Amino acid sequence: MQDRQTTPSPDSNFDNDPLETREWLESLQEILSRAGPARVSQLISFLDKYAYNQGVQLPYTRITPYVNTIPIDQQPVYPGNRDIERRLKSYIRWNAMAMVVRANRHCDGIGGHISTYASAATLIEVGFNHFFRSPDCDFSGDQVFFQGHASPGIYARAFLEGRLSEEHLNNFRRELQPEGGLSSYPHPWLMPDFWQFPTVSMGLGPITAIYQARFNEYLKDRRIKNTQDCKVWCFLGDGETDEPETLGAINLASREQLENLIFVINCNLQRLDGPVRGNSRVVDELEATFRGAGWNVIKVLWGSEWDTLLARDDTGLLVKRLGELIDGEQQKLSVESGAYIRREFFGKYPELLKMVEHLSDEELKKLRRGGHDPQKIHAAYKAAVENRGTPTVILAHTVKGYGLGEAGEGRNITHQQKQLNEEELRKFRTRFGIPISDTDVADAPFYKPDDDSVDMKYLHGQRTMLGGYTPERLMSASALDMVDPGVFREFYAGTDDRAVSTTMAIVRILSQLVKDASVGKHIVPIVPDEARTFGMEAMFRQCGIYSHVGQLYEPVDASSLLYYKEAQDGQILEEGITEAGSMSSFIAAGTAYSTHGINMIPFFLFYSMFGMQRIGDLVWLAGDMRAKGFLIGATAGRTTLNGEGLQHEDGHSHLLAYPQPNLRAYDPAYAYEAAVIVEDGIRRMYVEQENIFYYITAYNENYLQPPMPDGVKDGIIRGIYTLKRSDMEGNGPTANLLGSGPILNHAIEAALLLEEKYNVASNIYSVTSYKQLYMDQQETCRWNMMHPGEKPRISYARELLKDEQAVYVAASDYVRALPDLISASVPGRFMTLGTDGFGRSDSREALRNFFEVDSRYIVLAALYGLALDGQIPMDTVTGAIRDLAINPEKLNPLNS
Ligand SMILES: Cc1ncc(C[n+]2csc(CCOP(=O)(O)OP(=O)(O)O)c2C)c(N)n1
Ligand SMILES: [Mg+2]
Repeated sequence: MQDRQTTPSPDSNFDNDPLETREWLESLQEILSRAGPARVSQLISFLDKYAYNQGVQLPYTRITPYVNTIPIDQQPVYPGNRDIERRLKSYIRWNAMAMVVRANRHCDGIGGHISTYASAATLIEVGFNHFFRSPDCDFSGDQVFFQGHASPGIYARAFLEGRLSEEHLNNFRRELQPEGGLSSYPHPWLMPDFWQFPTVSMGLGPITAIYQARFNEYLKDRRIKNTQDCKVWCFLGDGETDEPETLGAINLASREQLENLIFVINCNLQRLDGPVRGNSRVVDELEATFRGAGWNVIKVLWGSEWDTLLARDDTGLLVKRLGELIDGEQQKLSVESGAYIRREFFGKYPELLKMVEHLSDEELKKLRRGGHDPQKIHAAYKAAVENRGTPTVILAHTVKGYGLGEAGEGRNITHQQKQLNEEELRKFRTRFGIPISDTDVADAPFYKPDDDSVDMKYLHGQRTMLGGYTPERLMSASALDMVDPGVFREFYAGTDDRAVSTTMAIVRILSQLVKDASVGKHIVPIVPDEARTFGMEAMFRQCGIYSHVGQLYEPVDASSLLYYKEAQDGQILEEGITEAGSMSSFIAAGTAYSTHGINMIPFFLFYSMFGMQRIGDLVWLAGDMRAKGFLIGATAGRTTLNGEGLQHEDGHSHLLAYPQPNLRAYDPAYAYEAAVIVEDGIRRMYVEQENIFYYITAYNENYLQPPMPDGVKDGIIRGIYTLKRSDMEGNGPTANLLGSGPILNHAIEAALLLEEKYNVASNIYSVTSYKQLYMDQQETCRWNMMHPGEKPRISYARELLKDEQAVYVAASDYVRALPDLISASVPGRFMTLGTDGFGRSDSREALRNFFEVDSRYIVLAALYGLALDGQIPMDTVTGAIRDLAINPEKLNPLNS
């Protein structure tokens, strides 16, 4: 920042014609004082274009000088009481630190972080005192994504606000204490009234914040909720920007003109192990990246103490010197003495040494970084909030572990610092002026001013002005009315002689649901550039593809019935090729019931291979956040998606869905099963308001969809039902065949073969969810173990599968481990078939032979099981292998 009243003089060190430069600068100065910055900018842009047209290669500028973006004369007056705010912030700093120290004294190794909040305290406090607005009846408030490992500071503030007790703070990271505790990081699952947005898996906060901001626009453009004034604030670390998720979606934010989005990157130049970019500058790198992506970049690098120095920097030498620093050096300067700063930083140029000769070493040491100066931060936040047309990123320069002194300030070990000794506590106390006596300080007691003190009144007053306290998670959506049952009727009737896939059936359910009077407008179809693969293109026209600007061009297929229709009130989120982005939209939609008090029902359709395994961490976050909705893993099955080969063919996503506690995972075979599951899901999630979500696999194999037999709905939901009992029952050996997805058809075929050729009675069961059965089995076993004296309970599957003499064969298009998990519920010998191993491209027939899951292998497994049980001779099995043309020496798919 140059003082605008004086003309800067060129620096002869890096200018080969200083006189000429001076003339140019003087002209510029004259225009600046007469016509203002806009005119200067216009002139420079004309010069720029002219020079370009004359063939002049202009230096490519990815970055601006290493100083604050907002000049002093554009800095607004600070609206708060700086003294009170500083005291409050100090108390919060102290309590946040004390909370971690006490937790680790109580329970060595319990962890927690001091240094992140220490660096971010001013950034966060200016937000709390002046910007973050809480919801009221019509306004959803701002959505603030706090840097996860800064949570001690958020708890410490809530303690001052009276929202958390001393007991809570004492139980930080000890959630299992009888009186409850505080979760390590923002986890809505664990603190459902408090935290809104999980952020601590690095990178997920930023990407979900971007899609949250976009979803706010979607709700507004579809006139579902007026989110006009909501801002989405996302606080993140500079190290966190290494995660692909952090920067991977920033283009969407500028493309969609998300002026409601503000990133605050805490550039303390350190991550966990050491410097983020010791040999270069992370701020430059981020500035270039965000500027390139079209964001409004505001750098907050230097505190007010630098203003007078910079104002005297007539030659630009100080700015040049700042521009020479690399992060490793900046970190070193932050831990060194004033004398060192004088010698190593200013001492490089005699002119600079002279510039600071009036300052003591102490004063040099106190030249703060911008991220610790409320005035600078406030100016940046205000500019960000008022910025129009683009998202804003604030790059705030801070010191990690600020205030910890030798206990960790700016040190590489600071991230892991969890303990302070008495001396360090005393220094911290003195530095921040906490009224705790020398005798008490060793205990690291919490400090809270009297309720009627000026400070506390101010604290509450500021929050009252901003609408209340935050973060706070609300549950304000009232239940939806149930969907008209007529929507599902056609699926219960079957498709007569028309062969369709379950993917087609689910897409049809979706297209019916969007028309439903009760839930229709709440449905959010989400797809990552696969709508045509899943046969959804008819929905383009029916619902429109959401675009904030509508459709500015005539689509190439405008004359066709199913043209690519973009509209401002479009319902479909066509995300392009980003499963992570689509999942983030799913999360924003699936939590709108809490964030905006509106029930939205996302249906996210994706290649099942690119779901659980690719974006599993986001799915986990969705569970934590109590998101609702339907994840549809389409083109499922290692052998059903036949031509696509190894990277596409999914035979294990259901296994990956197992550990997600609140995810109900289903693998239906028939359209009516899918319809029952979706109907039940809507009822549970949106009428009864259970905190669950769904994973349903859908296949692309076409076959006849039968009508629903009577009395099977309950079984479909619980995970298994009897599809057909054998007419031969009671006469000799019995095989019970369990099939899922399209492999159920092979079980039906196998039953025919077994009965006709081998005289084995065969019952058929459709398994819609091994996961549900497994959970029920777990629950039953656990209850029995805990209640040894009482009549044992029986799992649902065990109750259904009564026949102890029979052999059981389970086959699906998924790995064997899936059915294996319910073995405790199967009363007879249990043979499992599945698609373990890497996929191949070939026909379904060839693949099912390769993976040994077709009807012949089901027959073989049943016969072998019966022979092992002595119910038929082993010779029959040997004969069957021959008759069924099975090659016993074929490759094992598991390891080939
Ligand atoms: C996906 C993921 N990987 C690793 C971690 C472990 N971790 C927690 S904090 C941290 C360092 C963060 O550095 P930065 O983003 O710069 O934050 P700071 O504490 O410096 O503000 C790491 C690696 C994590 N939480 N998430
Ligand atoms: Mg950092």
